[in-house]
Amino acid sequence: MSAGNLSPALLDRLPPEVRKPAYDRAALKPGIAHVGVGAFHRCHQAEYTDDLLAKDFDRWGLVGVNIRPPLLAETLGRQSGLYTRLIRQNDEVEARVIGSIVRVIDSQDTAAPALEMLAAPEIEMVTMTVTEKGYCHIPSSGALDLDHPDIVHDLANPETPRSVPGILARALELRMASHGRPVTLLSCDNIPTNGIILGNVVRTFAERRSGKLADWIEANTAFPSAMVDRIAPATTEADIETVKKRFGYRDAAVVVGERFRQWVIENRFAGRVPRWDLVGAAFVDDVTPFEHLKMRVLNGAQTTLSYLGVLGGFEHTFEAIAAPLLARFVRRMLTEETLPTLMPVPGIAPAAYVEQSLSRLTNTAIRHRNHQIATDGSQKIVQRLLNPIRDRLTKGGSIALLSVPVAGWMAYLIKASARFGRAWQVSDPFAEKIAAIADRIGADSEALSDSILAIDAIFDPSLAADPTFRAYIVAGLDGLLSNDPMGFVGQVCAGPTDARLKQPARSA
Ligand code: CS2
Repeated sequence: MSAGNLSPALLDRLPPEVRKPAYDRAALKPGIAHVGVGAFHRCHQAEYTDDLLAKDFDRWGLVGVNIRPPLLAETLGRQSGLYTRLIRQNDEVEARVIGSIVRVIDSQDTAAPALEMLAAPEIEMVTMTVTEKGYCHIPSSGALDLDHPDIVHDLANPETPRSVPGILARALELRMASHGRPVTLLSCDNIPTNGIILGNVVRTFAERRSGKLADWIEANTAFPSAMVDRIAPATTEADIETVKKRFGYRDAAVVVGERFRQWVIENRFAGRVPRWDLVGAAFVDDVTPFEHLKMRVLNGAQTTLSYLGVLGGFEHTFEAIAAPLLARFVRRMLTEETLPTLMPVPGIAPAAYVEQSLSRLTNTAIRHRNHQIATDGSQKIVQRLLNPIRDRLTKGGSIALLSVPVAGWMAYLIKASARFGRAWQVSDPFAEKIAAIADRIGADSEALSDSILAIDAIFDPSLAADPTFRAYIVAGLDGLLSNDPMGFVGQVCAGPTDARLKQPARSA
């Protein structure tokens, strides 16, 4: 077969092993708008929606909206929204063309196209994956960051917003002023209590605009929390080549994910709801136990392996976890320190979940770069590491292991500074601040710890002031900034962790 481009016309000519949409795409109408059409959305919510359309056909087509790069018109747009979702598990490859995205909208230069879609009466569900930092909240408190430059801009120019809270508040204002139909806004990002944070930032923004808008939002919208899960790294050229070589066609919007997927959504909606619960998602009253489990275990392991992995010279998660020392470290951390912080999770045995998570990370076909996971760590460590650390400290449990990846995040950013030889390029909203601290202080772990722990947007002041936590961070920085970071991890892993710092003292 010649390498045609994926398009509706090509569907009938695809090899039989490629699964195709099992419903009449032409009859699909927009019902859901999704902001942030990246690999994760295409591998997760769009696939669930595709499953739903095949099972219980309704009008719930997805409109994909990007307010940040990349342009969708050049990939999904050219393929009428179609794309291939590959499931890869070591040597297995399974291809499926997903058809649930009916339209794409690029709104990177101005918010106008996004606003028009989000305010349209046929849209009753707005989902989003805009990354942790997209919410413009203060990680340590969850409140809207009123000093964020985009929020300052949007409050001064509410009709031409550029932040997610500003765009959503404006879209809701347009809905209020035109048809007034209710809408659910569903965050699918890995921030803690994502529905509460989304609700917070949108309401806080709206309150500053008008009391009338805030009241309308209260009465006509819902912000359910959700736990989302599937490992789906950024697509590479090699993935596009795989489709061409194995299946004989070109697809510029391929995504690759693991087989595992999970979606737990709080049962709190406004207006009609796509019945994702018919195709494997769960609607529950309280997402919190699921969210803690996922962010602290799976994401906590990924973040730990990413920082220790980069420091140890490993490129991808599967390579980091193939190192016996890192595998042992992360398993001990999760079982000894993370698991005791979890609430009972309906239907899930935590110890089995840990093993399942670790096994997912060993999948050699999922080439998840440690630097990708390490990106925006300042927005991730609160929910993945600092919250379990806080719970441990409250109950008097050891944090000897959980504190290592926190120091790992610091070391990762410190080593990117000029003074430490710019070991690698980093991307984190706090990268510049930490590089400036590192340039000023140099290799003094105590002073580095004190300056970084003083960043209260990340470290809650009571946690930063805890002498045990500080002592472990200082020791962690000493070890991870040394010439032998893996030797340090080995030492930590060698003995009973409770004995390591018997009497942490705040040295002068
Ligand atoms: C990863 C997540 O990049 C990251 O921060 O930890 O994208 C992770 O792969 C997903 O949350 C898995 O569901």
